[in-house]
Amino acid sequence: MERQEIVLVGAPVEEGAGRKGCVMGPDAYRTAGLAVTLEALGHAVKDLGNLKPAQTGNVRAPNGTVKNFAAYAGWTRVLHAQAAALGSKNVFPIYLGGDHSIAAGTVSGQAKAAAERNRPLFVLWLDAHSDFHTLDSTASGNLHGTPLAFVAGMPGFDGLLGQALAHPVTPQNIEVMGVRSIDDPERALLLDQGVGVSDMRRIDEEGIPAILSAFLNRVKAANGLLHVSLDVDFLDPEIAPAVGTTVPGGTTFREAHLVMEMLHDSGLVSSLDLVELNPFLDERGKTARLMVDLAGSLFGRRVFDRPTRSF
Ligand code: HAR
Ligand code: MN
Ligand code: MN
Repeated sequence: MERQEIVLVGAPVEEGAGRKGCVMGPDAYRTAGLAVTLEALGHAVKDLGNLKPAQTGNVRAPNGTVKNFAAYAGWTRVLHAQAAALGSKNVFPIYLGGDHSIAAGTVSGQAKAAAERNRPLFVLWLDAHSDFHTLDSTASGNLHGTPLAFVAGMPGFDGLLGQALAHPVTPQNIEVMGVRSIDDPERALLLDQGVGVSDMRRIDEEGIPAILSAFLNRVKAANGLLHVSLDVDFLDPEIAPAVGTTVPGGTTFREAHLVMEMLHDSGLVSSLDLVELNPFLDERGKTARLMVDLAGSLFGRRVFDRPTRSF
């Protein structure tokens, strides 16, 4: 990869999660050395600091179950605008969450910018969960369980963005990987919409390389751009405890790094979310440091160049 102009955007959001602490996420990535790690790989890094949510006036929740809808709307609007602007420039944005609700704004904004460049946006959603609830189907009311359905254009999100979602991500251009917790209404909707789902069993049976190269080939064939949304709980909780929604049986250290290394080699990734880090739950910063290390692999860290000769 040639030298990239990386822009860090802090989104200290915790209202979408069921417990407090993700508000500290952006600063934990800074403390863990994200910028110096990327600079050491030869990239330029500019940190825009932390955003504040947009004022939403009298936005009303669509039902009594969803929690903190006004905060979701405020963050979605400011992040959508920021991502649409950054997506039109020759920079690589990294959105520092914050809980996963930030992706409603980051992905929809990147999709708008991609559409304006006549490129389809693909999304790789690395997560224990599919986050494919609508505002009507969520039982917990925790809005970090809904952003992927919103960006895929599912109905019932009126009022969230303050305008119609003009550039939804085609559901078949989404791959959810590492998933091991899907609620019944999500499962039905994912199937109906043709979203790609590589659950942990499929990773066990087929392995990361087969699954990921098939998806990357599709992105490349479509001349697509690729947004990667990395939820801490994609990782096994033994190696990444700093998350409010641990699910056993997640990806290993090497599986996760291999995903990032293959993504780097593909040259197709154009934007990234790092989400759900809850530093309050971390053990001496180990999860924050692992997430920074994974970003390093995505931006070209490698032990040794692969041989160009074949035997
Ligand atoms: N599906 C569950 C719910 O809607 C859990 C969602 C949890 N989401 C995240 N992000 N932690 O992936 O409540
Ligand atoms: Mn998630
Ligand atoms: Mn999750």
